[in-house]
Amino acid sequence: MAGKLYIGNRRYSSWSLRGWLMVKLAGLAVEEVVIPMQAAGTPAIKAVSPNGLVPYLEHDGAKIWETLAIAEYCAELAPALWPADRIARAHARAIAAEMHAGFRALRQAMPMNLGRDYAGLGQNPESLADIAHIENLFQSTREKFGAGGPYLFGASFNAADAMFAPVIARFLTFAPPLSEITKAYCAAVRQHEYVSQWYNLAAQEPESWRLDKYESLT
Ligand SMILES: N[C@@H](CCC(=O)N[C@@H](CS)C(=O)NCC(=O)O)C(=O)O
Repeated sequence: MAGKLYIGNRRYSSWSLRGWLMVKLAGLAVEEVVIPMQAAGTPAIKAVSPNGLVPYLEHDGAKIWETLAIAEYCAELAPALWPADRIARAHARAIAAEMHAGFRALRQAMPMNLGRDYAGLGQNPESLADIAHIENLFQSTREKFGAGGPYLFGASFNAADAMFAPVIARFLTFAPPLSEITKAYCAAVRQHEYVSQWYNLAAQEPESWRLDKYESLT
């Protein structure tokens, strides 16, 4: 093993899912260290990670925190994480950066929980506005760059798809109204082998790791 990837509960930790997907897509051989999160912040995460957050990657002497930095590190080692074409690559980076910086209303109203059915919950004007914007991004990206496959940039699931994978997980859990284009993209992402693997591992986590704040949404 050339390092360690620290992540939080697979059931809840959306940023960990993104970082883990980047590492898997790049094929890095690292030990995965899962730290169960606590409701009011997790001392064990603060003890290891420079920004007190997961994902945090240590690889071959490099220490990388912040998901987008992990994506860029992985893409240096495996350039196919971004599209080969300059214009497509610029677009992929722009939407990935937008995901990293934004959609706070959606993230707050619909926290990731891979084990629950919260259909119909979490809809408010702000979260629905975020969803509308994300659906526009999906549609315009697929129209411009998605020919030849089911993902945002076509046949290969790349770093942009990885950045949006937890949004797909939220859509599946909270079932907001979505276009047919978004639904088809959601199905493709959910079926991706790494995303399926993550869901399966999440289902095996002990019940004692569950947090009321994510399990008692009404
Ligand atoms: N901006 C950070 C966000 C990471 C983040 O917020 N991670 C959450 C888990 S999803 C975390 O570590 N929370 C601290 C805790 O639970 O103690 C990134 O891009 O990696």
